Amino acid sequence: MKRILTVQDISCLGKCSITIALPTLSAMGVETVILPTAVLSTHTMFKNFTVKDLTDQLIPIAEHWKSENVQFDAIYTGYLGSAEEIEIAKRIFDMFGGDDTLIFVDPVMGDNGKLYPAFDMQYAALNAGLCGYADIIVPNITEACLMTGTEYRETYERDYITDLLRKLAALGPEVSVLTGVSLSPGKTGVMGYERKNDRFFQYQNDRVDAAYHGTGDLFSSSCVGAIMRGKTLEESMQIAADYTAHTIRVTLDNPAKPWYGVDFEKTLPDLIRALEK
Ligand code: PXL
Repeated sequence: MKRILTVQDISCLGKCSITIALPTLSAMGVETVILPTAVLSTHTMFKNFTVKDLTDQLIPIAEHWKSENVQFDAIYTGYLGSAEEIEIAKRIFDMFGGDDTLIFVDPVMGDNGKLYPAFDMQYAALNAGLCGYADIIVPNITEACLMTGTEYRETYERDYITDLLRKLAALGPEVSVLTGVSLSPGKTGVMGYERKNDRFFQYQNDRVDAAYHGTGDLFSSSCVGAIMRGKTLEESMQIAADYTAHTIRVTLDNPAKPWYGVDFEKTLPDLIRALEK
């Protein structure tokens, strides 16, 4: 069984970061080791959330694993709470990285043209540096703009996206995948760029007019999970895009849906079936 390390926060209530990554990756048949960067009462879209920062725990935990000769097939980073934690993530890549370890970075820091409340432009610049360590990065358009100094646009042509992807490639990753990309009216999906072969690829789904928290984490987790299960990058991207869109639709159909996250618990069996195709 493949073993993945995921580095991100625990938002106790809220269905995002580790509370999405751990169940999703485990259900996909991937052993999932967690390195929690902080414990929050909820994600940061709630008011009055509490935070216990765990920065001082991260290296001691990693050193313990090192002394046990633990190895990872992939390291997947998501929401990191501070500049210092970005630096620690780089150290973790140095400690456990190598030719057989996929580095998958989701530079979580904003959406809809804005940074999340905890972050500033210095954080965005550090995240751009973190992307330089990655094999694959999966920012949304907001995060890509913040890291490349590009003006954020709600509406755009294909050229805007290809230009953004080339700028992301210049940060250093082998593959850049932009999420939340709409290439024609009524559609949404992802577009990627592979530096080595100077190749763009894309996948579009029917657009669902709803935005939910945690869907970026669901996309990233199911994408890296599919790669771990032997799917190609493009197959993984499609599985993840379909799964995320399907989960948003199922959530919309639930009259009792919580406002803060998606009903991915209902759709996990469909993800497993998609892996078997
Ligand atoms: O889903 C991204 C995310 C992860 N963790 C925390 C967040 C957010 C988005 O707001 O607040 C704590």
